[in-house]
Amino acid sequence: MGCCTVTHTNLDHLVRWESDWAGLRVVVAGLGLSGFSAADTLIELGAKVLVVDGSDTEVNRARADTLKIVGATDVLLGGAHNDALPLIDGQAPQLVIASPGWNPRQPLLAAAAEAGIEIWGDVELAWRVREKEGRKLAEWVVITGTNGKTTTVGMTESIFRAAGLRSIAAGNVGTPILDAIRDPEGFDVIAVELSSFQLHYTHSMSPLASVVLNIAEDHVDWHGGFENYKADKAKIYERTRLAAIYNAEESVVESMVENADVVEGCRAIGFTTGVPSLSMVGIVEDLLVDRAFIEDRKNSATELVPLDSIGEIVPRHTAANAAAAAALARAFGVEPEAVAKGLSGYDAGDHRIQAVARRDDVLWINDSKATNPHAANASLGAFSSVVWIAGGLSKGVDYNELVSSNATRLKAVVLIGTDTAGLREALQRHVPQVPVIAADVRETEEEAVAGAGAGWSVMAAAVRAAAEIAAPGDTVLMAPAAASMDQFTSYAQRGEAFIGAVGALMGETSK
Ligand code: UMA
Repeated sequence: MGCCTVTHTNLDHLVRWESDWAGLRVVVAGLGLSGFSAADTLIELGAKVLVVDGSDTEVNRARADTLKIVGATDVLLGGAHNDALPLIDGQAPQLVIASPGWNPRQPLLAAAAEAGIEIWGDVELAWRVREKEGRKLAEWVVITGTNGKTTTVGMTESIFRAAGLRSIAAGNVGTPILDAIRDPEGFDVIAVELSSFQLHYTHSMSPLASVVLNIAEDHVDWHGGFENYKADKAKIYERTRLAAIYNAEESVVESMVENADVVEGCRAIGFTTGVPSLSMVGIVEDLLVDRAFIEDRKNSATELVPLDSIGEIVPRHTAANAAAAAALARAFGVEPEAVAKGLSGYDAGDHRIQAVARRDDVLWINDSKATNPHAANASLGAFSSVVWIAGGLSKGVDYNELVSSNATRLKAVVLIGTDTAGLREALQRHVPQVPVIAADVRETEEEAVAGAGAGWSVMAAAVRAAAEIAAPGDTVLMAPAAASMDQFTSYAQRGEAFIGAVGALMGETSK
């Protein structure tokens, strides 16, 4: 920056919509979903807003035009602007809003931190402006974890709606939290999905209830190490008022709750896929039960919902997500009937860790939505002995970490896709003992649906190969870790091909 001395501005008074935001000099870093919503909000509040984004694309130019029309001081697009902290009206900014994709070592943010300028994310801003005269003040229940966040936030929203509450799922799930906050009607309760990035830039949030679903190594580059990642995840519990909910099967998560600085009187509530101890939500004989939010929890538990009404097949991680969602909703005071209705009515959407069949104790899972290694890792991690159907349009990604971190789960791999060299190499390097089978396509076979595209016969061959290997206790998981467009028109069509092929196999073998 180099031009001027920065006087630290105390922003503690900015705690509601009507606070004095006028004239505040703010740099918004990033013009994606969260940056746009933050800039738009701050402009409405009367702040002087300068937006910076490293990429000068058509979409960003259109967004920049919109923001300039509504009153942005300036919008700077292009890589050069990422490297230094810009001035606003010749003066240093008093606040920087960082988009979640911006890591703290990024030069502009590093310069801001060095100068002692506060750095918030959109979630911090949303928390501070959530109170507005004439608008319903929503409670927040907040969810993080390495895997299962989006399902859990969806389940939680579904339960709230089943209870007749005005609710929305927002945050990392896709609807920026500021869009939810600024809804003119307001909400009774918002189910907020928070990534570790968002938590890093969140400082004063004090939710009604919070949960860490699980923790595994992820986003280590962004955070500069696993310890930092864990510390940012643990921030979700800070200042929780009523229930700090933790995965009772993960000691690391439990210790996060133990060390959290919660509001006096806040309870630690466990969730488990086993029988719940006191102050836990868990499973007894295929029923989800509550032993936390009932009067006589010492001696009894209340039935919430039978697992089989959540889905035909409920994998363990889905039961865990349901338990966590139920705990959040019960913390808010939702009745058991609404928990049952909300969980039964929740639709995860097809092709996302979707249980397709179970036969001879082999579970068949369609996770066609796993179009990259990260997503595939989430589903691989949920099962212990996997016949993995994988491959497709790899977009040049590196498969080493995915394969090495799931090495112990892989029983065999069936490859689909036209270019599987990268995946093959990683398998050869990390799990040379695991059989790798290329789906053997025989175009003339009757399951190759005429005119439906090569993918259908590839998938039929892959499913048959998997069936030959799978034994009781195994899961056949179609989680390609690659895009579908080399053999299918979309991930949805790939998923349909899998479902069709499994259905055909079940039909054949039951004859
Ligand atoms: N940019 C720079 N310089 C940088 C980094 C980014 O200029 O060093 C610019 C990019 O050109 C881009 C903008 O910043 O225009 C991108 O901002 P962003 O990546 O923070 O993305 P947003 O569009 O604001 O979306 C974010 C979340 N993205 C990330 O965390 C990466 C979305 O989560 C979220 O839905 C959205 O806010 C609304 O809250 C997505 C995600 O991938 C789904 N999340 C990760 C995950 O789930 O694993 C954490």
